[in-house]
Amino acid sequence: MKINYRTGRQFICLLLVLFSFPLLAKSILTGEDGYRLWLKYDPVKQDQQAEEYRQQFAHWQVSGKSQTAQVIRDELENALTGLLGTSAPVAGTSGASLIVGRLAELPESLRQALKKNLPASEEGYLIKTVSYQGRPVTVITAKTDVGALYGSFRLLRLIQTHQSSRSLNIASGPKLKIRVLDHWDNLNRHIERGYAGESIWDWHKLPVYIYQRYYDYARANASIGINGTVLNNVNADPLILTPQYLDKVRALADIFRPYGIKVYLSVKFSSPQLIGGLKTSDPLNTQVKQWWQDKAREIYQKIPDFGGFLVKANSEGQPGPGDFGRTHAEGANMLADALAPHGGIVMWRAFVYANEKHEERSKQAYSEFKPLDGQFRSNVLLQVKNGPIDFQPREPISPLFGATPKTPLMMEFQITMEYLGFSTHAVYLGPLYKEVLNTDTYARGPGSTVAKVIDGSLFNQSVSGIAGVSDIGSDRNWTGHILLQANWYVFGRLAWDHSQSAADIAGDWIRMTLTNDDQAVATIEKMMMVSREVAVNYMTPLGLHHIMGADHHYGPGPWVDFLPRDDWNPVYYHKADKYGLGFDRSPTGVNAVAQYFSPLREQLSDPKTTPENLLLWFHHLPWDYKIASSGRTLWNELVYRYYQGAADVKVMAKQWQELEDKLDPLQFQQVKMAFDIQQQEAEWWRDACVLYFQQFSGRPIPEGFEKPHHTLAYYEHLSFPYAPGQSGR
Ligand code: GCV
Repeated sequence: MKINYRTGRQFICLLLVLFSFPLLAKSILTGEDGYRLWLKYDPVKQDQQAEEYRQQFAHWQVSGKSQTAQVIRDELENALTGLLGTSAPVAGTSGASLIVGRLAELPESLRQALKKNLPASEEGYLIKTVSYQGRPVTVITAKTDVGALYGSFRLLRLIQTHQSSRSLNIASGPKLKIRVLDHWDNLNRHIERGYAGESIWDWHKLPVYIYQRYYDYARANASIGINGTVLNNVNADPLILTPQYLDKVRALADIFRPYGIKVYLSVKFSSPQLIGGLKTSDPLNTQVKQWWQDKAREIYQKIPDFGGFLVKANSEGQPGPGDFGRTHAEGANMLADALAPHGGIVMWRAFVYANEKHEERSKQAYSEFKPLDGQFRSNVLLQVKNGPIDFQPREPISPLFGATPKTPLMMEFQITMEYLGFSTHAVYLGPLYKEVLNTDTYARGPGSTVAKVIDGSLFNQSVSGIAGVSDIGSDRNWTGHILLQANWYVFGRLAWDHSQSAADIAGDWIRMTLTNDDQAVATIEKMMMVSREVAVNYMTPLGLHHIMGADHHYGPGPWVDFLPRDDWNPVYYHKADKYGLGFDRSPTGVNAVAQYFSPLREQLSDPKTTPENLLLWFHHLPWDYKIASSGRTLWNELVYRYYQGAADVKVMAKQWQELEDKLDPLQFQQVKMAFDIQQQEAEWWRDACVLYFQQFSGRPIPEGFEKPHHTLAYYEHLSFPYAPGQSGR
């Protein structure tokens, strides 16, 4: 039949209108935009429990006159009015059924009952139901105002998640002392590896123009126990230390102080030359030392509780003590000495590797820092990334954990999604963090977990800390994707208490942020708990790593071999050839396993005892190697996992779709659209990687799997010059 051109076009237009109808159906979608994070204080369901909450918490009193006490008052007033529909602060304790304050400020008769249950930590709190003046009263108390603030947020969580409030007796203190977010934010507001808009710090308008967001940032962090923030990128701009910028830093520090949050700065090691007019930045030079001491004094005059410095030195082109023939310890100690009189600390990063070293990259940090153990000042912590390469979807632990009994190690986790799908892949990081924290280093025999290394209990160290590279930006919902707020949340909760379960924390977050509907909570929690493994499958199964796109790190790029350094190129990491796949880090290869303690070392040396999820990290195995758990060949297993990962994203998207009536329309729609992208990108990863590795394996994609959507050449030629979050901008 001959088609009339005009009629044909009308037909196509009609079809387009029909197909696009669902998208156009709602041109204005209102609802929860995510700004309130998990601090949503909407009315609790009107039931018996709500009535109890009202009786217990509607009349309250906060003692104390500090700024923090005022913060607690403001939060309770706002929260309890929202949650319970009523909230009446009363003038004295006699009228209150909820009493909040430092132990020292409470009436004597109450104090005695509470004292023995108070946690030892200065930041800890106690929430207890006691009998006071003949009636039951809930008391939140602590040694410090900030402890009382943490306790208040804890009580609000209990109401937000609809827990029982009868006979409360909750004592809690942080397991780690320093709990910081690291912002990789540049002074021009570009965020390196940031995917949620520009930096929330408006440096240009500071110190005068103050956004409400700064306060809400502090509230959110305090609610999960984060007590520090490193404001600027570790690839630091020296200008941050000029008086002009220090005044801006001071403005932020003043806002954060009542919330128990200290401000820290990333500093450039060559600042004495770049902004100080000196000829050198040699840490042993007297003038250089003096310059840093003067700078520290200047900072503390403006910010008396300044936390200290974070330093990336001799890493990825950053200057450092090595430029002057000095060790990392000499560099760190010089800064530590400048800060010590004021109570500041140095967080010195162990993320160092250099092409010139001719040592395999995963081994370099250990080789550099292990011999320096015992040489650092007591106010220096080494900040170590969880894995030996770089925040990959899955890595083994860094061998440095447990290797420095005389030097406290701080954990550095990434919260931002540089290697896990930017801000469109729903990947909950709780299971990743827990996997790392629970890993046994065997440093002092079985049970020497990473958690015990970093909380100081393994080596009896009194300083301890954890840092998370922030995923926060100026997007209305803070993290670009609502579900990724959960990664900020779980980081804080685990920083406070690493023994909590990732699933329980996810459950709390869902209830506080999305819904209290039990069935929806169960579905979303399950989805979140598998989401990281799903992403590992469609990105880097079986221990593959660092095979992402060049520079921007967006999407797959296993073919990349043109970057100026070997160890920046994916081909360096997967080592695919006709024989097989994977990096031989066993004793027959570069012997990176030797850096681990026994029996981990032996376990990882042999493919038969290496966990399957790290197989190709430690071994180069033939394509026909038999995978024990499935009986498949390596090639078939690889293909299977890539396809399984992509298929599982579809399942997650469908589960989300089915929750439509239980969720806020805007939150539902935003996550749905992100799932649309994630499904496409999971298939992109799958197809590009399977086609690429197939060139080496020479084996067919097994029966039953759909064909890749495009050719390998198509994937290799995709280009994304404007992908967000790039470095050097
Ligand atoms: C801030 C990786 C990232 C860099 C980051 C670096 C680091 O290499 O891609 O953007 O730089 O880690 O942690 O210092």
